Amino acid sequence: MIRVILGLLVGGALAGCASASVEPVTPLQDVSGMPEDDQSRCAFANRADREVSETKGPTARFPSVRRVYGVVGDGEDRRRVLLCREADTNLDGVKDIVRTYNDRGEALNELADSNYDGKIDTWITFSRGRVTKIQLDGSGTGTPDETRLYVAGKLSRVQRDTNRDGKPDVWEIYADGRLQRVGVDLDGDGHVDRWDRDAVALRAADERERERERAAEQRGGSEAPSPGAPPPPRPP
Ligand SMILES: [Ca+2]
Ligand SMILES: [Ca+2]
Ligand SMILES: [Ca+2]
Repeated sequence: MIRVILGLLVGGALAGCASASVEPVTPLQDVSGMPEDDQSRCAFANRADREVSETKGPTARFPSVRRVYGVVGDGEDRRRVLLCREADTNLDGVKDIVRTYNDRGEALNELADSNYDGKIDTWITFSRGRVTKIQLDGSGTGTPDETRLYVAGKLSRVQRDTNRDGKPDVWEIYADGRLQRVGVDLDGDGHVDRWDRDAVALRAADERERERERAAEQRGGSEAPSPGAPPPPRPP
């Protein structure tokens, strides 16, 4: 059996600081059955400059959300900022998702064990609070086999290792969030041997054509082809 203090304060040096608000320490809670090691990934152990708060959802047997704070600024600007938050989403006593933040409150990284097998399978990187990269382990090896890259919040490229040799062999290229072409490495040398872009491009061209027609109809039909007009020639 282990016991956890809810509203735990780590770092007595901060306790006297009036501007860093500290949640009241509540009595010890019996959390028998909770694993000794909750697989925490927030850095707070042996850190006098960190505060930790533990909270428990209404249906949780154990504290399921941990927030780790640091204190930044001086004088009147002195304030407490959330640096790391981790949660036990399936309430088995083991943390399975963790996100870190910078002192402006922007997300930096997130790790998750989304299938609760004890191994991280999702890695998310943020820049200025936006997702720039998502890596996924779909094969249970503990290392990512798919990487999704984002530009300005839109999906730009996907790299996939489908034969599990540790190297990508399928690439998807997106423009404005839409799939443009798919490249496949057939001989394992790390270079694309076949681009499947024709079907993708034709589908996209059809969609754009339909959008243009719809827009023209809304403007009064002046640019839309008349019902009897032959369809425009398809690009080869
Ligand atoms: Ca869990
Ligand atoms: Ca996992
Ligand atoms: Ca190749």
